[in-house]
Amino acid sequence: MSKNLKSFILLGLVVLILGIIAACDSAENDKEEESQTKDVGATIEYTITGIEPGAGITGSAGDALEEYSNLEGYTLNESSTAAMLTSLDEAIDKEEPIVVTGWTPHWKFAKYELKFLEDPKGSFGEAENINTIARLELEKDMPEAYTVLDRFFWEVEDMEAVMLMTQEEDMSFEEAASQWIKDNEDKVAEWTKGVEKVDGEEIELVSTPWDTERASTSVVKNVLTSLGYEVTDTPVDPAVMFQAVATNDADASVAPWLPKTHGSFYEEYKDEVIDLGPNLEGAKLGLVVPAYMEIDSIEDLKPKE
Ligand code: PBE
Repeated sequence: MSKNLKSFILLGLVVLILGIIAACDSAENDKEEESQTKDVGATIEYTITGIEPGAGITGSAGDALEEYSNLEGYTLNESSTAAMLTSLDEAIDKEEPIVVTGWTPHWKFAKYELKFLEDPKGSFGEAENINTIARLELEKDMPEAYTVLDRFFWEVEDMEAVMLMTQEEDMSFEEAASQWIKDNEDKVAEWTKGVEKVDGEEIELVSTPWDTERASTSVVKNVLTSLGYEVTDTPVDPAVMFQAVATNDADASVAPWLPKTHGSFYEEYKDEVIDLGPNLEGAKLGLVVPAYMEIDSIEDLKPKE
């Protein structure tokens, strides 16, 4: 055999062996990844950590359990936002897997490294906004307040700034709202431009009990108060919020998440309220996991065995 041929065969063998090693390695990796994703379902006991039963996101999570066949056998643990946040904190502390119903704007994304699982079926909606609704006669009865409510619009960063002050500087929502207004006088001036003051007229805002709505409602309440209104603000469940505006028990709300999250309530009452359009664009909801988890999509959750 010529020396050249020998080296050629040797080289061939080396390439072949390296190839086999690489193949085994990647099969091993695949297996490891598969067992990790399989373990996620088992480790979390096929349970998604949810929030209040009356929240819109709880309904969307219920839709997801029906719409994704891989989630058959999973349950949604409904409790409260505070309990969900405690479970999330504990899991992250121990670097354990956890799947929660989550949304932004919310300070949890600033505090922890989190990611939304892709939602190819759109169970949690696509582009969500927060809208303002009013009772049908509000424009006629309180044109000044109606104008301000109609103009009220701010960015995700604005809402986050208010929420962050309550988290990091230990301010109440009222204090944070008034600080935000001081820092953003030009924005507020656009909402109130040319609006006449009133003399202690009572206006009732209705909202939901989450931080996002406490932030927006506190800002609107402060602005209306500065125009001479006596403002009351009552946090209730989303279903009650729509009902209150529809039946004239409340004048307006800046808290509906649409089109998906509160879509079923909106459908029920849409002829009895006026939709003044988004006051914030770019909200997002879904299943949220710590960034260290391997899975990226709701479809990566392995079915219960
Ligand atoms: N949330 C926060 C609410 C609306 C605001 C997303 C938890 C909900 O799901 O109804």
